[in-house]
Amino acid sequence: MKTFSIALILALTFAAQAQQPEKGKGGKGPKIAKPRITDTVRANIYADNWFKLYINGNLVAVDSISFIPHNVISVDILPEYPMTIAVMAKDNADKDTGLEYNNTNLGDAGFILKFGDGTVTDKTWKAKSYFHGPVNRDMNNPKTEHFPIPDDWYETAFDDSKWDNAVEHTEEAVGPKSPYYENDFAGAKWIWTKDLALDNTVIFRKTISSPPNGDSIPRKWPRGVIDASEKH
Ligand SMILES: [Ca+2]
Ligand SMILES: [Ca+2]
Repeated sequence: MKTFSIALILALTFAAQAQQPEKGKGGKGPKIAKPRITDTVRANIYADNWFKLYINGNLVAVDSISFIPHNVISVDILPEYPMTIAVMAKDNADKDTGLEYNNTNLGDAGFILKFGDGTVTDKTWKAKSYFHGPVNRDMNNPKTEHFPIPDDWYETAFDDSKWDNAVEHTEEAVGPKSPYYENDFAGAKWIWTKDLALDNTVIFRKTISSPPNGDSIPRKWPRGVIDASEKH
């Protein structure tokens, strides 16, 4: 009987403890499942010459070097599916002439990306140019065309259905520098519009429904929504 009582008390104690939400670190709230660094995937990104990248409407990475040397940006991301990736990529080009190096050179561009979940750039991405020039490659009397960039170009709900697909370009055409070869871009394609030289500001978009490498869709993690707009 005594043994039974002790067992009952223990059982009730455990039951009472189970009803108490466990305290998180610091004791300020219930213990909840939180993502660890092992839940992230590596993102490798190379732009000729510069990019900024959004995932599901949130700014995730900005190229740290505007022009040269060409560099790879490598960051950890916490993937979330469906995942809408939106990239603004810019060739180095004067806004009035489309040229570089004090209007002496017609520069060309290129963009490539690979995530650890198997996401890669290829011709299934959408692409649209918003800055073209010099028109007709006229370097003596250079003219440029600018098209207004929609405010919500990086949002998940933005409609890119009318956009053309990106065009894949060869490694030889882009001519990447050494950091490209020192990072994992296996399986990814160089993309841009069809014109590597004259389209200078290009937006790319792609939505991934699940990890392309076949991994299962991760659980829903708690996510803070940081407003990077500087409005708050
Ligand atoms: Ca360039
Ligand atoms: Ca150019």
